Amino acid sequence: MPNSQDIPAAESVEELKLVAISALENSSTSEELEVWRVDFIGRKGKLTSLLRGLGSLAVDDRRVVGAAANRLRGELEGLFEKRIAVVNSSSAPLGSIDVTLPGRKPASGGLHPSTQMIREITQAFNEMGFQTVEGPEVELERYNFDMLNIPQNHPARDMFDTFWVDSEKDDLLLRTHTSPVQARVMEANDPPIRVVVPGKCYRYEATDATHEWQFNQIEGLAVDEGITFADLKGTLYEFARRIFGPSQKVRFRCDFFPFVEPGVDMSIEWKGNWLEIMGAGMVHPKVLENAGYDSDKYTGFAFGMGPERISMLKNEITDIRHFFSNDLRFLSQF
Ligand code: YSA
Repeated sequence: MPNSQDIPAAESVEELKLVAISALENSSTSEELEVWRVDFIGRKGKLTSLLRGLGSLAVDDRRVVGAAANRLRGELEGLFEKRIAVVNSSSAPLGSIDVTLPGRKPASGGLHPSTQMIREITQAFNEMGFQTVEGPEVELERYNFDMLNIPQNHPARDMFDTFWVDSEKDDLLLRTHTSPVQARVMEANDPPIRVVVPGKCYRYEATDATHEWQFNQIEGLAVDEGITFADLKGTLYEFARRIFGPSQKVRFRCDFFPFVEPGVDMSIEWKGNWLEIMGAGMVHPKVLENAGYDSDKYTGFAFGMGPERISMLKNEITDIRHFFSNDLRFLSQF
């Protein structure tokens, strides 16, 4: 480390410059730099002494040397600042942890808004005694349509409503609703049955603010002896109370689905309007029989809703297409 004793006396501005720069380059810690600053550009440093000595020079020399010395001060101050920056930035070896830096929250992911809504809804039904089950997204035509009493000539079977999958028997499709899982569950189990079925569905349709070609549904099915329409209404009323709040009003109106009789749609009162949130009804006797159940002995109710549409209501989302556009500005709000 250089110190003031080691530095040769500067007899001219040029000589002082060379000595100062060389000493600066040899200073590699902040302590050494402080010694350099005091020695060369400090109030009692070499540059100040040189300026004080100008009085003994002839007037013309004094002007020339004085101007050069002042330029040198500016130059040395600039070099000193740069050297400090270099020394400070290299004080922590590359790759080491600087424990003096303030803490930063690590980036973390979260559940997709559809998943959050699905979990909230299925949990409400789980607490009412419904079990959560899942079924295949690539489905047989038989479960998606035939077992549900949807006839051969029904428009939903048209290639412009359904994504068909190339297969040997031309009987595979992307399920258009979660209702085929009703048939699968009934085929594999005896009553009593109480299930909810969340999952992706696909429809070959034009998209707009309330329609996507891919979306989720949550199906519900209860089958047992003596189940009535009052059980359907009571269960769905309780669902609305749990999801939308204790004073939520609901409305049932007649609707048609081939797999229920009678069929209804359920709306909730939302900001002064009635908004339809699901289809429902008493399971059609043919659907029970298709699954091998005795329709004189057993009855049941079923329903199907879209969790994205319900999330749109609850979270004031104006366009369903946000759910699958993968825009973090949307997703990170949940
Ligand atoms: C009806 C009676 C039952 O006993 C059981 C289930 C059902 C529902 C029936 N399977 C069905 O799919 N009816 S639906 O065509 O009206 O869709 C139900 C819900 O899925 C809609 O209320 C909506 O929330 C959602 N949905 C349908 N098409 C959609 C969609 N969500 C987004 N984009 C689409 N293209």
